[in-house]
Amino acid sequence: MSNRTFTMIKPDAMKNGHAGAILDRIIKEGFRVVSLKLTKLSKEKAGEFYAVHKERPFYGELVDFMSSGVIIAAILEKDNAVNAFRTLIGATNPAQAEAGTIRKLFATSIGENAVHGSDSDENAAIEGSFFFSGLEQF
Ligand code: FUP
Repeated sequence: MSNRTFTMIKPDAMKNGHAGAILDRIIKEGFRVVSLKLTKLSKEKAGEFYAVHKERPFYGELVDFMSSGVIIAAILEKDNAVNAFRTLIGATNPAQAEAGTIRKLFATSIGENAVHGSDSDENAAIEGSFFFSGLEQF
């Protein structure tokens, strides 16, 4: 079990002005920020990041959405980080997310769901190094 996970604050949450509240919540829940940047994915980079979903019907919309505006990318540290963070963000579909979770509070739909959270230790490491070099991980 690793103690790191990777997150993005997605374009919907950025546009709706929720980035500060989301970061505040993450830090108050005891996650340490290892790496952080504001950036924007090109369509090509968004497609690469979500390549695992290439055959899914929502892939095109997902790539368009994730490249539609700036995002904040971050690596976070806490005991059992992947699971703890997925509990904090709630279900993929905000309609099914538990009360008080980040997606329940800030997401609008299954496609535009405010935040990303890695689903395994292996993917957390892959996704973190997609955005951050070793020199940028503290
Ligand atoms: P999650 O791990 O909760 O981010 O969810 P998935 O990896 O299953 O999905 C990744 C992203 O694909 C979601 F954040 C939004 C998008 N998606 C849809 O647009 N429609 C779906 O039915 C499922 C996922």
